Amino acid sequence: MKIALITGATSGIGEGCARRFARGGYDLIITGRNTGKLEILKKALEAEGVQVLALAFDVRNREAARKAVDYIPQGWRNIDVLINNAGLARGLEPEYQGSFEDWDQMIDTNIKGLLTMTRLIVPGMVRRNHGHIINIGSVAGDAAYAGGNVYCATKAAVKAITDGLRIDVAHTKVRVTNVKPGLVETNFSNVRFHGDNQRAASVYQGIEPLNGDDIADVAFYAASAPEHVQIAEVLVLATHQANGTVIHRD
Ligand code: NDP
Ligand code: 8X3
Repeated sequence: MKIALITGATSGIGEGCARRFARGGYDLIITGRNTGKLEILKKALEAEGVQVLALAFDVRNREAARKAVDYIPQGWRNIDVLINNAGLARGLEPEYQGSFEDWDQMIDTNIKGLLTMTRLIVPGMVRRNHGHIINIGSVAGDAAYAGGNVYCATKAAVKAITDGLRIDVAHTKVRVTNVKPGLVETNFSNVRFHGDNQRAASVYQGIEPLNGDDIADVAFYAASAPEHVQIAEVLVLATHQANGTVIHRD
């Protein structure tokens, strides 16, 4: 049986990945901060016959992440796929008016949290000469958009970190993928706008956005490619979205 560890599995793209990889025959290590949601997802997946280990921790807390990984029981340690998905955007203010707190949260989660998980899990993959890291980047990492400043920078960093890791494991059979979604309707915009649901809904008005399952399908496709095939990077957009800024709305 194969094992996938998914960060931020309690919502959106991470939850979609949990369900897709479960359907594809993986046992799952699901992580997130929300213990209630983790337990609900664990029970739902177990009801479908999947083995699930739920680990609640904040990826920004390096010691908590280390403890959680140390806690993984022996039979679960040979992780085949790591999906570094936990992440968020906070605010859409011009850079000269941005919030230090929002910036820290994005940088600490999207960059440092992803690096922490990579540093903790990938050595085992290199030792076993087998594994796949799928980082959830973004179209936002390709070019900055108005007010995107620091969030876009974190996703540009995900691209550089993903490309760097791919170089560093090129002597092994470990594969590294950057999945870069465009507009995906999840809890993302509610979090970005600090719970302003109306403003969040306006992001997806007049366009049929992607959903978490669409991105999960792409991640699963990358993980399912033959071992000699490395899907290095995939940009996934809604049909009426051309890039980070050009979106046709009805
Ligand atoms: P959601 O808000 O629906 O999900 C975010 C997930 O990340 C939640 O499960 C949340 O879990 C987890 N998370 C956030 N902060 C932390 C933390 N500090 N420690 C642990 N887990 C954390 O948003 P999406 O599913 O849309 O976002 C998932 C990823 O996809 C992010 O990296 C985002 O940047 C990226 N992305 C999203 C796009 C979109 O349009 N939605 C487009 C491109 C990329 P919990 O609250 O339980 O901690
Ligand atoms: C999320 C996509 O365009 O809202 O990374 O930044 S976008």
